[in-house]
Amino acid sequence: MRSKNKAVGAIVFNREKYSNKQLINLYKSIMKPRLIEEKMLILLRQGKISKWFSGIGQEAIAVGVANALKQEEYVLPMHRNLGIFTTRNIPLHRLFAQWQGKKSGFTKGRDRSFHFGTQKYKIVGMISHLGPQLGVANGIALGDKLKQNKKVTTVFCGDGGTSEGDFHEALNVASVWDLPVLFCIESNGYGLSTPSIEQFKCKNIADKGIGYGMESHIIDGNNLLEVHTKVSALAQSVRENPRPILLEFKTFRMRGHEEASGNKYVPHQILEDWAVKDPVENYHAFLKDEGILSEKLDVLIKEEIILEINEHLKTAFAEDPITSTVEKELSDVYKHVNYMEVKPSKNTKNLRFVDAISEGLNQAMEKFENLVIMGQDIAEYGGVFKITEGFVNKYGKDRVRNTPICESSIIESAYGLSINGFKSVVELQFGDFITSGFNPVVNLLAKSYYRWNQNANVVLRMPCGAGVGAGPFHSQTNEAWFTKTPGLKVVYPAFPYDAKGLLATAVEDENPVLFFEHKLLYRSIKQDVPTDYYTIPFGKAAVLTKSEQLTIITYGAAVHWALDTIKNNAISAEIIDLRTLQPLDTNTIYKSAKKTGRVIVFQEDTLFGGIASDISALITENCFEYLDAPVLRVGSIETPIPFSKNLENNYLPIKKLLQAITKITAY
Ligand SMILES: Cc1ncc(C[n+]2csc(CCOP(=O)(O)OP(=O)(O)O)c2C)c(N)n1
Repeated sequence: MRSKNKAVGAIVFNREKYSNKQLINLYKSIMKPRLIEEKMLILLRQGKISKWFSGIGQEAIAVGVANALKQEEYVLPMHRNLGIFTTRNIPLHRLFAQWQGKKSGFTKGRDRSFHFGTQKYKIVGMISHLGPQLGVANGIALGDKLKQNKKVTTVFCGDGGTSEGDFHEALNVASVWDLPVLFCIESNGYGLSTPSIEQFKCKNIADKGIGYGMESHIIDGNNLLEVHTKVSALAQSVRENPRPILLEFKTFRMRGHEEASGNKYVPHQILEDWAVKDPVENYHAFLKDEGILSEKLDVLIKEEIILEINEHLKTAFAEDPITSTVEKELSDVYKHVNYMEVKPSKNTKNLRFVDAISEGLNQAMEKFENLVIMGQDIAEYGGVFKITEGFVNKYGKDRVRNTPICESSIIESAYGLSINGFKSVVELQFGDFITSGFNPVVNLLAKSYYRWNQNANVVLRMPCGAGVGAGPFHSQTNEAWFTKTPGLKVVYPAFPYDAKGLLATAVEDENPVLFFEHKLLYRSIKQDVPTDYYTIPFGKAAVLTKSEQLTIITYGAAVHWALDTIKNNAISAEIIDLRTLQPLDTNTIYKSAKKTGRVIVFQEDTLFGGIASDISALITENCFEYLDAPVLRVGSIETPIPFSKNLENNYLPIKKLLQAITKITAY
């Protein structure tokens, strides 16, 4: 009689209830990525493919995990997880075309190797920054939890990547929210050339689970059956009882970080020790020893896979290099949304800026059942500006979510929610704190549609601006960081009416929108605002006053400073309130510039590198013949924003506007 535990080579396999057929299927599954990689090594040496992140020696993890999941469950792999892609049965020629940057890949040649996702196969590709994957998984899992569909989301990360803040934030959020996520950490000894001992100071990454109040397990990552058995059971348990689990897979990276870079820094003995634990060879030996895999069947399986690889490689190599046009590339930065105008009703209420935003958000929550709002202190407390006061009673804790203080992870989660069919609005407590979530804004949200035609249906609400004596970290107006980044829309209203209508459009728009709300305006500006839901199109500036002599282009609180300046000094000026900065209403800008010939661009932010500079350049390039004077820019002085009122007054550009008007009219 065969023993239940069979030691072959260095790995003990326990076949449990696996049928011979299941065991052979797992063999085919682990053999495929190994044979693809062996082929790739040859092609790399021949200079036929570009650099490569090898998963040789780690295949049992990706293959074991992917086989334990349901095809309709999302998985978020890393750069060493070829086995995820092959186990999900992605046609190999598409995989090869992706690696060659060709059209039949998944990113239209726009992103490389494993940086791709596909809704069809429920795979979400990584961005280079590693850690953000973890937070995205949380968002997807939150979506599943809200749908109550009993699915588990699985995400991968290397042991090096666990040093990133994203790891800590993601585990914390997942634990607090009981999200059904399997966090799979591949503990493979090195992060590029840095050994784990220089990366973190604990014996096992799994030990960190306790700090997050999270169940965790250590799994032999080279033992295909152990991976598959344990992950199958845990996945099923998580489906039934949603919660996150931290899984540490012990393994080793047998080749260089990337194929071309080698691994001379790894002591030879370590490589030798791990070589005997090779997951493919050990499993192969086990199957042979069990009498399940004959020599003939083994040859047949390998021949079949090699034939498939070669045929698909031929197809991919035969495909022409991708070409595109400037128009095509530009048209794929944002998801195309048909703007559906909802006209304002005749009934109005006199509302403060802050109330208009609150009402707009409230009506958006009524209209879109798949809209979730998240932010610090936004539930029972109603947010620090009380914009979401009462929301939690009306919409419940599922849709109005207090978040831990972790901007990065929450923005990543918002993206995950979008991937899973939700809309979200994230309230940054102060727009200044977006810096703690900068990476997911500019790299995940902004680049998503261009990379894989996956939109990011996310609005980031940004209470911002000076004039309230709040010092360097509660007063910035940082729109220029985002108007610079293709893929983001930037909205900056100055009036309650615009704020309500533009917020509705921001929620309707399926692209990422940064929605700036000037705190100085919250309780100082009132206006009659339509009571019902309505929208205002993006990219349409408002001409607030008419003039033939001078144009002042501005937005946000500066609109009010400009209006006061011309009123108090009886100046004729055409004031243009941009309302949205991306898209920018260049038509209205050029029309006015051509009419008056004198233009001042007035912004609250420090001058250098702000949007005023770009608007000035655009006017010079497009309206030069019509100008009677150089375009002048007016902005704050180039310092951080000081706290004391007198210093803040010095900082802000309010008084400088009149000087600029005097200067420009003298030409
Ligand atoms: C934020 C960030 N910093 C640095 C890098 C460069 N980098 C890419 S992979 C890598 C090592 C990752 O190690 P680990 O997470 O252990 O995964 P492994 O490569 O071992 O699978 C580094 C430093 C990066 N991609 N992103």
